[in-house]
Amino acid sequence: MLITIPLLTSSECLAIRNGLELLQPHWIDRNPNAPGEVYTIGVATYIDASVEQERARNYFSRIAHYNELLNNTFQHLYYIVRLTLEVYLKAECRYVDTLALPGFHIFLERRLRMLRDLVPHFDHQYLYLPRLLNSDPQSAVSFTLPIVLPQVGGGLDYWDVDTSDFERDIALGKVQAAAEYASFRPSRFLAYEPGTLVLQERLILHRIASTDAVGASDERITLQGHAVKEADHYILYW
Ligand SMILES: O=C(O)CCC(=O)C(=O)O
Repeated sequence: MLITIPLLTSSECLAIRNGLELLQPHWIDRNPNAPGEVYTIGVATYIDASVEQERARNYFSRIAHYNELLNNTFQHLYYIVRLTLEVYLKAECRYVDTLALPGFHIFLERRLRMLRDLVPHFDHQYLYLPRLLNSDPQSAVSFTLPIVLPQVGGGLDYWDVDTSDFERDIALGKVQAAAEYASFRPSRFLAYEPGTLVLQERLILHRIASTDAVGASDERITLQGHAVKEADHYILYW
């Protein structure tokens, strides 16, 4: 269900953190009401493409800019992530110019204090992208590569429930929303390691785990991406 794949050394993670620092003027502040807490570098379907009327302006028109920045700075990272996914997914994987490259979530101290009891979700964001609507929904996967974690660590809460379970339980009237599982199914916890890629080989219910004892200089930085199969190859995107 969750596959962990060691990919980067600690010095490679540090080099990526330094690369992100150079890109700081391009970080997108994701909570202008409380600036300086949570950023992304790159646009993300779940944030920028979820509202159809705003999709062109917030997602599609910004892809070229962020993809160029990210690709210029982290070309080697994108290369090894793609090759690694090809091994595990047993198919060619492609980045495409018309979709956002996997990008970075950057959570700073104040935001980390708020990552408590988040609503669990499935990564269904390909449904917002017309290009991916004809892809195979059963093939959808997600991946997270932690780069920097808080002193006390970080990870993922997940449930042994996938999208087929959810569809069946909706049809049976057992649940109406995915988040309801949290009230009657126990969650599990996967501790992240910086540099170790976590692949959801099928879409499962999950959320970012809360961080206890957040320190003033703590950060949680991850590369986040998704993939879905189109014909014989996977499209990688965020
Ligand atoms: O950062 C993580 O650990 C996972 C993020 C997540 O749940 C998502 O982007 O869907």
